[in-house]
Amino acid sequence: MTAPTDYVPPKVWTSQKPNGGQFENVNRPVAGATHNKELPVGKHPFQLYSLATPNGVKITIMLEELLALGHSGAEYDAWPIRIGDGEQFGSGFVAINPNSKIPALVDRSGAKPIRIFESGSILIYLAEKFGAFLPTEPAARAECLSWLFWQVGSAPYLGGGFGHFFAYAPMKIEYAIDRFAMEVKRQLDVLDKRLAESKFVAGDSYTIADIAIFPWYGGLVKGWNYGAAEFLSVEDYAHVRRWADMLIERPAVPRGRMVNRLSGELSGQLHERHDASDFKTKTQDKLKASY
Ligand SMILES: N[C@@H](CCC(=O)N[C@@H](CS)C(=O)NCC(=O)O)C(=O)O
Repeated sequence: MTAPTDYVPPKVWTSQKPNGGQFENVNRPVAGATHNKELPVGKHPFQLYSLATPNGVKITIMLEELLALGHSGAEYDAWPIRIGDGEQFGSGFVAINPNSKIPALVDRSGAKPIRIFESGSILIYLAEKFGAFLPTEPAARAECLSWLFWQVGSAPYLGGGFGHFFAYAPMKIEYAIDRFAMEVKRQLDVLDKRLAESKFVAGDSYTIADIAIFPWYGGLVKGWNYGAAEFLSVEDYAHVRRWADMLIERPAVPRGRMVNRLSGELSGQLHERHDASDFKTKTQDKLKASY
């Protein structure tokens, strides 16, 4: 095993800048707003402030699924939050998510706006509000919530651990990559074994557990996350691949993946979403062609 440096932790940690990491401009050891900035508000009941990362995509897939089911009350405006530029530390955003992470949602359909942060919490809120994608029968509900929380608990290993050290850290640290690759492969195997016996993650029906897991582990086997498909031998997880291929066929899934996407193919980037027709007319390829 190769050692990256002869670093010895000091008695008391202090922030060292620059650290060379991809997020060094935005990472801070304290919470709260860095600047005043109100959030824009559109015309729909739901205002989403997000970005098309795996955590953000969970919510746009859910909202598009609800609309596809005919729940017009799930209409939403989606505003991009550029986390690389520190927009999550604007005062308006911090007021709706004191943790300064996307996604954050505001339900303005009632007398007083309701803020919801944490992607798992947003999925449950929407599922309960519309009575969809969360079973009510106790055993099925427990299974769904167990897998939902499994995902929320596993994301820091996949994203914050593996993804960070494999793709973003300024140096390749064998110990860190090994530790998190081991855990991510174990989690892929957990999911693969589950999907060998079950059509969807929580049973026979599609639920918020599938919606939460797809952008992370589905994205990994589809080769979208961290360029790590070959490194992690994702072809070994045949049941996860079968499930991911099935989900991508649902029209709401590719739509949800486009919302608040600021990079990649221009035809797949819908920076803001205010209307169902935006998917046809407001993607970056269309906007650029009309300049
Ligand atoms: N547990 C949170 C995690 C959200 C999260 O980590 N969001 C990332 C993008 S995927 C973020 O906003 N990062 C900005 C930052 O760390 O400053 C959730 O599930 O909503």
